[in-house]
Amino acid sequence: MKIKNAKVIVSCPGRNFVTLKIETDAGVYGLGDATLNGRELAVASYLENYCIPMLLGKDPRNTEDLWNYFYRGVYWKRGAVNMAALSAIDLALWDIKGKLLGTPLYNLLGGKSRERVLVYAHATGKDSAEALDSVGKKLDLGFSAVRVQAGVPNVPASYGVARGEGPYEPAAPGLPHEESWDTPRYLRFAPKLFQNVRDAYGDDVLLLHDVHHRCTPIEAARLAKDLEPYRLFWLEDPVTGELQEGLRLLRRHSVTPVAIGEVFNSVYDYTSLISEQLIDFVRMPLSHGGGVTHLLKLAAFAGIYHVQMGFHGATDLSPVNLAASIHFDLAVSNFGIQEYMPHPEVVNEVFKVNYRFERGTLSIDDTPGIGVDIDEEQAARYPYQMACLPVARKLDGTLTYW
Ligand code: CS2
Ligand code: MG
Repeated sequence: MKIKNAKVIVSCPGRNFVTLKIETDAGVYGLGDATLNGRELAVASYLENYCIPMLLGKDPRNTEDLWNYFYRGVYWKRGAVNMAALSAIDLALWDIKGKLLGTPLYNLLGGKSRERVLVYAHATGKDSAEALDSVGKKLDLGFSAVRVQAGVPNVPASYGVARGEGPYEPAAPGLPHEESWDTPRYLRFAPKLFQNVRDAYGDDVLLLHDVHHRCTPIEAARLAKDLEPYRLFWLEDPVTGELQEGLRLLRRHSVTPVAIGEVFNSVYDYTSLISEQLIDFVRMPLSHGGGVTHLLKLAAFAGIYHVQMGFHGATDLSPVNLAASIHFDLAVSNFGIQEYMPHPEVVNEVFKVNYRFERGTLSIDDTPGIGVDIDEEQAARYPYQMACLPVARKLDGTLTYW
């Protein structure tokens, strides 16, 4: 069996998605998500100019060998662009494998460890009152786990706050827009926010919060300690991912569980964090972290240290990635939680999805492979539009981590 053709489909139904379609001479094709928010065309070009010519003629069933071909076989390994492309290839090949065997992906990963996948919603508001209101709405929709973000007083345009009425979508058309940041104000505000949420909604709701790489290690330690009374399910990206030693300092001061790695793309980003037990949840998604082949190994390694999986699932990860994540979450024993930001309705014109939200969980049907399809005619109706993630400046103008 051979790969006879592959193409990259770039489409913008409300936001940009890059989808890899690999076709075989057995009449079966597979889909992979290659979306890298704000750098979409870099991955598309890498796939088109380098990876696709190398894939043609190869046996699509050899997922392990092909993974290594595009990892070990690439001298300039790792990096977001390279790994997003490899992830898409790997997902498309596992999709093909499932279709060839006539079985859903989760069966290839060990079958079901659970019937449904616990997900968390995003609650967001310009201020504490709006955020509280938003938490209530998510609970009314049936969610039992909610991430809470709110505008920090006197810090215009904070991370995680929706600009208009709709859900939070940080990428905006054109070149990067600028947001502002002030850690001292944030550190004073965040514990009060969670005190208000607990007072309003009680102890049962699972609460999460994303620091989005904004704190220095000692600031992160202060925050994690101050949030302890509110028993967060997790505190995400308290320090920037590139400074892994920062987690040691945080751990010395707090037992608030830590999730990290939505910007990681290799098991080597995680080796010390996991083996030194500095984190509790892995965030690296299938579509950026090397696909099923790589994440299966990382999940097994994490499981040995009682670290759980908590995949990134923002709207910039396509329905192909979300569906693949649900299969993975159903199968691995050390699953923790899945992020779920429903895509706007227009996305379903392009992607035909096979998952369903019900009572705070997602389930998926038994369509062979990943089970998501793409309508290429509809995709062509939504051409690429350049959009970028913001950059952030401190109140004195210094550029900081967004
Ligand atoms: C985030 C995202 O979902 C999350 O936890 O950190 O909002 C992230 O900023 C975007 O996915 C970036 O593309
Ligand atoms: Mg995050």
